[in-house]
Amino acid sequence: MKKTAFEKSIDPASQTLLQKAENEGIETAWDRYEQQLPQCSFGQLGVCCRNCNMGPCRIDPFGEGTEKGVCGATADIIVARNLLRMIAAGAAAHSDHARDAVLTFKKMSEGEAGSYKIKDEAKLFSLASEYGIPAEGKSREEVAVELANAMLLEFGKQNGPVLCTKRAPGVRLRLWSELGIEPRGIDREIVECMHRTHIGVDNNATHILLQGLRTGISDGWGGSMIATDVQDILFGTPEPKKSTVNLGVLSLEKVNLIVHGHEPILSEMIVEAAENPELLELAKEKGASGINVVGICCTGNETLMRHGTPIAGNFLQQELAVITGAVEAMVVDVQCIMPSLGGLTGCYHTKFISTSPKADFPGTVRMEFHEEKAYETAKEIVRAAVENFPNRNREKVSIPEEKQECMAGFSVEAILNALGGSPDPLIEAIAGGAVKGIGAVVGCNNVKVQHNYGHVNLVKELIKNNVLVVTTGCNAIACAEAGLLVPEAAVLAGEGLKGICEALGIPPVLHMGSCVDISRILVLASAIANRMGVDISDLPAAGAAPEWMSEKAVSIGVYVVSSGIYTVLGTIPPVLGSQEVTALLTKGLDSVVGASFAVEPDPFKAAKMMLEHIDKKRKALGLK
Ligand code: CUV
Ligand code: SF4
Repeated sequence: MKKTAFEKSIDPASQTLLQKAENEGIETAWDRYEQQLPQCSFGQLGVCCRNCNMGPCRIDPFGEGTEKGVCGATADIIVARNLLRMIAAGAAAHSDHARDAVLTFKKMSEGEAGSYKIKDEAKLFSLASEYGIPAEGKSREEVAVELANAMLLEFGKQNGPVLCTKRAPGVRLRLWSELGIEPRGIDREIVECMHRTHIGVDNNATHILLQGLRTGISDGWGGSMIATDVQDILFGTPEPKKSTVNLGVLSLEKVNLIVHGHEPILSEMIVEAAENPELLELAKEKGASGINVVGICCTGNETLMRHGTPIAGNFLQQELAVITGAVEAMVVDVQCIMPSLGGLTGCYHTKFISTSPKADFPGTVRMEFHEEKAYETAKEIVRAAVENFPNRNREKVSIPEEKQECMAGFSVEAILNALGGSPDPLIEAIAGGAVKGIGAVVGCNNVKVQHNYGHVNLVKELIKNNVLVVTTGCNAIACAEAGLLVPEAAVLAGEGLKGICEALGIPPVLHMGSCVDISRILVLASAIANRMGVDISDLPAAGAAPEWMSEKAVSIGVYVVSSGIYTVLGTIPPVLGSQEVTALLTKGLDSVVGASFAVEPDPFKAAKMMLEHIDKKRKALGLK
């Protein structure tokens, strides 16, 4: 059964373009998903293994056929190993992004990446002191070099703990250390996952999962946190600012350049180059009234948070943006970029430009991006977009009207600022019951579920019930498109939360950034827990990833739960083929780290589960 445009997405702009795609005979992710159906049930349950060449092996989940792989691995072992590899890949993606950000920071400090500057000096010095680097008598560049070197050590360190784990409450740290899941070094944990899942190494599901927790922690409190910190130094710590989102931000008169991917190292330079007078002049010559840089996915979140650059959409809108026929250049770096964009951009005039030495795709123009010549390359990329403007085929252009105002930029610093300098007003609001608790809603889109339906409805339910929501990633973009990221959205909140939002002039849903910025949520949770003198697992807080799909999301889920936050997943992870692993994730972890996972595709039921959890935690704290 073919889904209609209305069944594919709740977003009117996306529906319009899905319809356009169908009329033009253009294929999207939704079509390819339909072609994949029925998807392999061994894969869905996580019971297939290709870890050696005696396989592939698969286990009959109904216990009627084969129960062991050739080597003797059971369903429990296979499912656990597969899950560990997903965690490793996700942690690797975040952490390798962090490494590149630190390397850029180092080159900048050594005077070899002149396009970059220190934008947040206060953060540089506070991090230096956290890393134990004395600053007296040194230039800020000298301090920066030492800090960059110290951060680089976190990746290759053999005997931890990873330094930023110290930001967690003392009780949490002790728990990790007692459990033996304190990460030793970011790279070490990822490598060990690969080693343990090689044939004939770790074959105990619980034991495998503990390594999963350790690796996840090395991402959330290591790689991702370092990425956020370094990017704040280089590009500034975000402050609240207004912008617009959704496909309607594309312009009929201007050159449209989309930055898509994850690393602000690229997108920051593009934003700057698009303001170059010479290029603006060239745009005029080519018949355009200006240059319109907009974002997709997390690199869009990064530039939105720091510059108020508009966002054209989240993960499932990347193809739709091209289908408007109005995009001169789709510029990508790494992560969550569909290889389908090559063929798709070929149907329009769009230039598909890949920039990362690590990532290429079919049908791209390669314009490799290196820190040493960052601004020059960014200018060349913008120039390529501008020169492509006359090739736009007016007959194929259709830009949806929908665009929404939003407010983003809620770093921890900005939130504390809004609260008057300390978390106390928020804690009082929670204690008094005006705010019931905090919901952290994050993660991707997934064609298996209706685009943005889970994201928007879950968040609406939470705020209606006086839960303050913090968001990142594609959930943040979905919320923005639904108009939830403006102070006026307070009318959708329960009375208590509404009052707080109105008093502070903030939206009931706070956009805290990209996926690596979930580290900001951890820091905020720690600040609140420390102030209350409790562990993170005691807080009336819950997490959710209603439409997740990426391996990064698996790593995130694992570190959020390891940090003590109950998390509801909206799409089913490939673990149900093992009762042992399923029970561990949904129950067993509770007695280990004080939090566990739940799976609930219906956002209304998921919200109810989160609310019940929050109520339970309130009771335990003696709050009404
Ligand atoms: Ni990194 S990981 S689809 S862009 S949130 Fe968006 Fe966010 Fe998932 Fe990817
Ligand atoms: Fe099969 Fe074991 Fe090899 Fe996996 S590791 S493919 S279960 S023999």
